[in-house]
Amino acid sequence: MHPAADIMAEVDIPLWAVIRPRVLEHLPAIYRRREQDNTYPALAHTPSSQRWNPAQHLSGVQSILVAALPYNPTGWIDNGRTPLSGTVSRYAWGRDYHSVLEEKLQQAADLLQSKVGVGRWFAAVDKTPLPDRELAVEARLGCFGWNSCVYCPPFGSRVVLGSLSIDKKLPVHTPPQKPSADCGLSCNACMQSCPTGAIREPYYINPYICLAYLTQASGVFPRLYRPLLGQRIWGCDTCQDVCPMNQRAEPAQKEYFAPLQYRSLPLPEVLQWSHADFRAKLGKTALGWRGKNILQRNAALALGNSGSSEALPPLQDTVERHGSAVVRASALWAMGRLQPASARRRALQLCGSDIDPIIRQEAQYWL
Ligand code: B12
Repeated sequence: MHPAADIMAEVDIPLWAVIRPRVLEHLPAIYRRREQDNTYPALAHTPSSQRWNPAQHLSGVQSILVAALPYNPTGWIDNGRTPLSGTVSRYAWGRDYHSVLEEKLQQAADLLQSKVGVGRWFAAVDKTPLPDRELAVEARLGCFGWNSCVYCPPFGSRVVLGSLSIDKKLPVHTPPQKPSADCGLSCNACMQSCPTGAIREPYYINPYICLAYLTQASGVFPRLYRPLLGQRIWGCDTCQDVCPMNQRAEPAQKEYFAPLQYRSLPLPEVLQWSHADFRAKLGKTALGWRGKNILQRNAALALGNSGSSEALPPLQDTVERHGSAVVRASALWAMGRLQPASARRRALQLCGSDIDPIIRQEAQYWL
């Protein structure tokens, strides 16, 4: 039995592997192309040159334990969506995956220290320079799909990824075969269904128009993509939802990602939240770090896409009372989408009275 097997079972990490650190020689060319095209993601580590040599991040590193945690606790069930509710991406329904996986890796490191003599270690989940997907593929836990997500059998792409670099040489332990994806001539469902066309070619996302990025980027939401946002208020799951490989994947009933109460959120209520409400309701999820105004901006836009006149009163209220110009401007856009005449009336008044450039710009659009 592998010396880490009991430990990984004890910390409840169902998919794991152990590899030797190796320079990922194919990455420089991929990153260089993205940088030349201006599509290297803003949220990915820079400089990208610190990403392809995993040994760089822990001196004396001997092994890397790569981990995947499934987060698909309820299969394909969604809680009742209405025109006035907004959808939160599946990875953010439960506790923040960074804390969940980091805690597990920390526990694993403590056990490896006491049981097999590990001295130093470096845990990576999302926020470090390490390319999490690449390490999972290197460890044969998964393979890339055309949507650039990594699919880890039997859970599909609904897994979050991380790693623990250690200074102890553990035996290499990987699945015997590389998994393979069934993307190809018979399927390009992810590319066809991406609302913004962000998958420009297989394995190549333009992150700047991916709704997962736009929902978390601060500032004014680009006008062209507002109607395409639909009811989403955080993240986007479309390229994964339509994927046949995910439809066949096993759900994972794991208590650590059990949904907190919010899977889809009542938008008029979201618009009323104070900072304290936001922290109390969503502070522990993966969207807690981004703050309330971005969610309220998205909520206003989603109400504009609802097609429901019931959305007008909360939007009017937001235009009048909200403290953020971005959220107010988004609500004005949403009013205009539902009832252009009333947005025009309000825009006329705002142009005469409001000096905020963001509000004036949105108001002028409706005149
Ligand atoms: C920046 C970032 C984003 C950005 C950009 C996404 C992107 N595709 O790069 C945005 C905000 C859009 C985003 C969205 C999401 N993200 Co994100 N994100 C990251 C982050 C921090 C860096 C990713 C990165 O390095 N991108 C650089 C580009 C160049 O890489 P890439 O697009 O993945 O492209 C690779 C492949 O296409 C492959 N490739 C290129 N050419 C070819 C050719 C062939 C033939 C093959 C086989 C492969 C291949 O090599 C590329 C480089 O590795 C990682 C965490 C980390 N530290 O690694 C999480 C991470 C990738 N995200 C994750 C998640 C969960 C998501 C979302 C599902 C969240 C959501 N529901 O809204 C979406 C998925 C969108 C998508 N389809 O990719 C998980 C992925 C889990 C998985 N199973 O794949 C990660 C690993 C976080 C984690 N630790 O779990 N994310």
